[in-house]
Parts: sequence; C-alpha cells; structure tokens
Amino acid sequence: MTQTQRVDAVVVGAGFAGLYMLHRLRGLGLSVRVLEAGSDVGGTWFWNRYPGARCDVESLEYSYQFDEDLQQEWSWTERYASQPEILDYIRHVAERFDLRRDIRFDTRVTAAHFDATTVEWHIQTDSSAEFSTRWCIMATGCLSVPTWPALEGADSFTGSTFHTGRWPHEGVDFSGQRVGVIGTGSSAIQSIPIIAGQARELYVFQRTPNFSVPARNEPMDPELEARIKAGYADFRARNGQMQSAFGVRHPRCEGSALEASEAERQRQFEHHWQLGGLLFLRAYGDLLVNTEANELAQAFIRDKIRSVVEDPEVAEKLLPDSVVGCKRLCADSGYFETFNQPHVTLVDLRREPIERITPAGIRHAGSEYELDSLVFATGFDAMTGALARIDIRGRDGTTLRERWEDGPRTYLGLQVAGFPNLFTITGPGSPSVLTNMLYSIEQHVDWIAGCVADLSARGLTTIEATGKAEADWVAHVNAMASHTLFTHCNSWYLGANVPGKPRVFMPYLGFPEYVARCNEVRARNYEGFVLS
Ligand code: NA7
Repeated sequence: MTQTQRVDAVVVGAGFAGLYMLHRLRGLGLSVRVLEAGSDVGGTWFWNRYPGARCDVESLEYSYQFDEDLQQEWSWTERYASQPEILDYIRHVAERFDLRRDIRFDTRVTAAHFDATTVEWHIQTDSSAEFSTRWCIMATGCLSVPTWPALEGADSFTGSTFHTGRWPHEGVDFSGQRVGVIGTGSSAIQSIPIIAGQARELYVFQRTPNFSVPARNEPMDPELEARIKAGYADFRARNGQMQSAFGVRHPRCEGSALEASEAERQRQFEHHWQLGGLLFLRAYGDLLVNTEANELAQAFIRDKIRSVVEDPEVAEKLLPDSVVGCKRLCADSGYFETFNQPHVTLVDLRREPIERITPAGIRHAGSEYELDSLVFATGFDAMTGALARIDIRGRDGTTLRERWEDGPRTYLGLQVAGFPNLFTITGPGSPSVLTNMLYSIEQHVDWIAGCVADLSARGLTTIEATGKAEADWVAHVNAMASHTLFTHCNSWYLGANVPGKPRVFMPYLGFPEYVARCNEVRARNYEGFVLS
C-alpha cells in the first residue's frame, strides 16, 4: 500500500552532495528525507568499484571543508585516494554526523511532480514510499548513469559482462581468463594495467586513443599533510580562488607556450609531466584556449608515448590526434607500459567499428576474439542523464525532458524556469566537473541552504528562476566555452558520447567568477528569481 510522507525537503542521492545537503538542512531545523537507489552512501564512489578506481584530484583537496574537526581528524594514506578509501571516508562522515537515520536506501526516485495548488513536490519511488515536500533537491551526480553502446548481439555473449560504473561489490578475479575491454577513457586507463596483471589474454578495443599522463601517486607525505592541516582553511580558500579549471594545489603558470623557447618549453612540460596527472595542463596559461599552444603539448605527450611503447606499430595506434584536455585528461599508473606485455593486444577500431558481439566474444574486421569476460568501460550519460531519467514535471506539467530536448537550460546550474523550489546540485550550467567536485558541491549546498533559510525567515514559500535569467545564463555559459578549445572534440562535456544527445557544452568555465556571481545574486535579493 502506498504511504505518502510529508517532509520539508527531499534530497535525491546520498553521495557527497546529498550527504552535505542533509547535514545543512537538518541544521536549519527542517525534516529531510534522502532517497538513494544504492544500498549505502557514496554515490559515484559506491558504484565505481572497478580495479584501480582512484580520484584524479589530490586527496587533501578532494574532501569536505565544512567542518574543521573532520578535516583535521581524517588522514589519507595516498596522494590520490583510491575508491575504497574515499568510500571509507564518506561512510565515516555519515557516521560522524549521524546521517543514515534520514536516508532511505534501495529507493530509486521515479517521478517528481510539482503541485501549484499546494506548492509542493510529489515524489514517487520504485517502492511503495511516496513523499510530499516543499523543497526538492537533486543530488543525483554528474556521472551516475552508465552508457552501454548499442552493439549488435550484445545480449548473446555467454561469458561474464561488466560495466566499470556498476562493478560488482565482491570484486572480480580475472585470473586465467581471456578478457576484452571496450573503451579507453579514464575508467579503462585506470583498470587496464590491473586487469592485465590478472588476465591470461587481454584485448583492448580502442575507438579513440586518449591522452594520459602518469598520475605519480605515492604514499601521503606526512610533512605535507601536517603543513596543509596547520592552515587548512586558508589552503582551501586559496585553492578555491585558483580554480580556473581544476581545483588543485599547484597554480597554473600564466605564460604562453608559444612565447617560450623550445628548450624552456621542454623543461616546463617535463616539469609538469613529472608533477603528474591533470597538473600537466597547468604548464601554460594558453593550453586550453590556443590551438597552436595545445599542439605543442600534444606533441610532447605523443613523444612520451612513443618512448614507452616498444612496438612502433602499437605506439602509433595509441597516439591521440585530438586537442589535449578537451576530453578530460586521464591520469594513469602504467597504462602505456601495459601494451609492452605479450598477452596484451590493442584492437584499433578507428577504421572499422566492432562488427558484433557473438556468444563467444567480439567480431571485428573479420577476426573473432574469444573472451571469457567483457568489460564495458564506455562511460556515462553525463550531467543530464540522471535527471532526464526521472519524470520531473514543473508548474505547467511540462517535463524536464521536454524542456531540455535541445540541451539543458538552467539558471546558474541551480534551477530551471518553471520548476519552483527544485534545485540541482552541480547541475549543467555550473562549474561542477571542471572543478574539484567537492568545492562545487559545498558551494552549491551552502547557497541552497542559505536560500531556504532566507525564504523561511521572510515567510516566503517559493523561489523560481525567470525565463529571462535562464536564457541569459545559457548564453553566457556558451560564450565562456566558445573562447576555449573545449568545444573542439567529442567529449561527454558536450554530450557527444551519447548518440542523439544534443551537442551543448554543459559545465560553466570559471569557478571564482561563478561563486562571485552566486553571492551577488543572493545579495541582490535573488536577482533573476521570482520569490513568492
Ligand atoms: P569516458 O571517458 O566517456 O570513456 C568511454 C570510452 O568508451 C571512450 O574511450 C569511448 O570511445 C569508448 N566507447 C564508447 N562507446 C563505444 C563503442 N560503441 N565502441 C567502442 N568504444 C566505445 O568514460 P570513463 O568512464 O572512462 O570516464 C568518465 C569520467 O569519469 C572521466 O572523464 C573522469 O572524470 C571520471 P570514444 O572516445 O567515444 O571514441
């Protein structure tokens, strides 16, 4: 029997965003229910348990800053935290702030309908539980809906099939197996060296070669940790200001790659190559805005790949020929070296795509690859996927899916016109995936909590973005992207990895400017929103 519970706020998702939102709303004295499809907290870090899963932002930065005691008491063991350690941290936070009692697990939200008469959202789930609420906050994550390519015969494979974004919790042992991996994005690049360490034969099916820089992960340096913790709040504040593209400890060098001499440039690239991972892109200020500068960085990485991969033919196939950083740069631990192992085969799909999946494996270009296991490392319906899968209906009954038919439209990535009191944490149109997610999440949650508190204090019940503010913001997001090279490849930032998805650059470029804008909007009595 269906029971409808009334709460002040429903938060969808119990990852980093949902947990902090719950904590803040509770602090305002609201009754809150968090609805989570998984069986525990963690979001992205609950689902992505593939071997080698690791964050590409340093652990001392990829953590909450809202509580000084929390950030002081937690110790990370490595420079870049592994998925199990991040999940432990999230569980620790859930315990420490006693969050689980307001979370309903194994509950997927299927619909959220706004009722203009009662000024409430009606939330339906895949269980018998239904909720009515004033505030509906989507903390559904940017990379939470895995994509499975439509390959002929996909269901016919008789071996085991996995997706990196939905990895079995008990783990997988590929020992002695013939394994195929489809995809060469971050998930593949992290997992391939480890799968290769177990498998008898490994076949990597590569459609687009990717740029990857060694992560240079290492055990946590206790001196560095102590130094940062001695002034953690200042460190975080400085970092927030530095986030022009990614939130990292090392500031971007502002000079142009084109102005340096060849020798200087090599030194600078090499220095950033040694820093590792995403930090490579901090070598020069113009790498993501100037094609020629970018080409110099591309050439540097291609030479590195050639120097690692022993078979020149394999090396050539692994050389990316696109804009570096346009797709998210990968950070690896021994990825290119893996192709020097005799049992690892690179299958190049550039000329011919996979013909079909067969009961025994994969057929490609007239060859049949017999496999025991097939790993899809094929990515996500990013940024809009999770929202589009919920039947969200606003003031006039229009669905969010319809509103976003030509691409997502939001005001500040926080709200959609026609959907009052519905907030999207790190929604499209906000900096989100181009920053340290934790900074963006905390900034959004704080803004939303502040907004709810302001409205309650003034006896107001609704906030709704105006169509004009939304249109102006969408134009501004596009204008920011158009000055960069981010639109020059088929990335998930653009929705280009999902057939039929409109090609729109979804994240907002410029974190400090964005934060200033959000603060200004609040200071100007929620400019661009209608309050009632
Ligand atoms: P990505 O980065 O979207 O990578 C997906 C990979 O799967 C990519 O190499 C795709 O090739 C490949 N792919 C997708 N469909 C196919 C088909 N049909 N045939 C062959 N290859 C295919 O996802 P990840 O999970 O690796 O990483 C996502 C983010 O998570 C990452 O950016 C980090 O922020 C963390 P394509 O390039 O489209 O040709």
